Amino acid sequence: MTSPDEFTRTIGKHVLRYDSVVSTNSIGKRMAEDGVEEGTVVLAKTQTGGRGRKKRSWHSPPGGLWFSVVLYPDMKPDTTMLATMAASISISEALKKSCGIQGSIKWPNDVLIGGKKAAGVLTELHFEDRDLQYLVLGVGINVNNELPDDLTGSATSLKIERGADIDTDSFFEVLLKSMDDVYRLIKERRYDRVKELWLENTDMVGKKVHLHENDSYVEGKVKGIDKKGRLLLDTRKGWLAAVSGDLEIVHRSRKK
Ligand code: BT5
Repeated sequence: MTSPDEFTRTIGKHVLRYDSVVSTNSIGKRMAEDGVEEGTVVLAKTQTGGRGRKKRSWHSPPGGLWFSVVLYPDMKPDTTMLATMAASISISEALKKSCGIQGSIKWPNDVLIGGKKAAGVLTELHFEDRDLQYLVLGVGINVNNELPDDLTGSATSLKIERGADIDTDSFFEVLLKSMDDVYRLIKERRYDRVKELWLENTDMVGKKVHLHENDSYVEGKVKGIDKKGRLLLDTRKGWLAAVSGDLEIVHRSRKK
């Protein structure tokens, strides 16, 4: 039987499952070009060329959740960061609901557990003139997969955090439902609510950070995000609303 939810939901009505692909985002982009139904999800057991931002690679062995969602939102170019925010919020919410794990969003696209990266989001956009044609939201979450030695210092998995195997299918279902709920807020342009949810799911506010961009950085204190998803930093030169970059949390050395 089809539940009433099936008629109204956008994200996750159709899930296309693959064994091994180069990148679910590449498949999502091709499908978007062909006009696949909005909310279609491409899920793969492994990726041979999973990617992060700025041509970085994303380790995607079996046991993790590697998927992309095709969306056609009516968003102005300067608000599209909110799509990334929406995905991170959903991941953090699903961690609480499904696994009892408290995560924290690290702007712009990470979800950390205990300071280590458990998930990342890669948002790819296609514009014609200034009109957004499609958006592919790529999500990578370490669930039961192994992590290579070079990532064990900076990354973690749900299995490590829970100390037991995770039921990936039920976590995935909770996550898709959560993504659908937050995406609805975006479609209704309730950006204030998205901002509120972001703040509820991060412990970054008040932290001293370095925002790295193109071989240089600015130092500041995190004040939050604005309604467009920009990071608000209090720096020595005044307030800054950042649209890109990598955050490094500065840990103060303890005085003895
Ligand atoms: C991201 O980039 O965090 C975005 C990751 C998005 C991956 C998904 S999987 C499904 C979809 N298809 C794709 O091809 N991609 C998306 P960024 O913030 O640039 O972080 C990349 C960095 O994270 C790398 O340079 C590594 O240091 C680290 N990293 C790589 N694999 C990781 C993993 N499995 N877990 C934690 N950290 C990882």
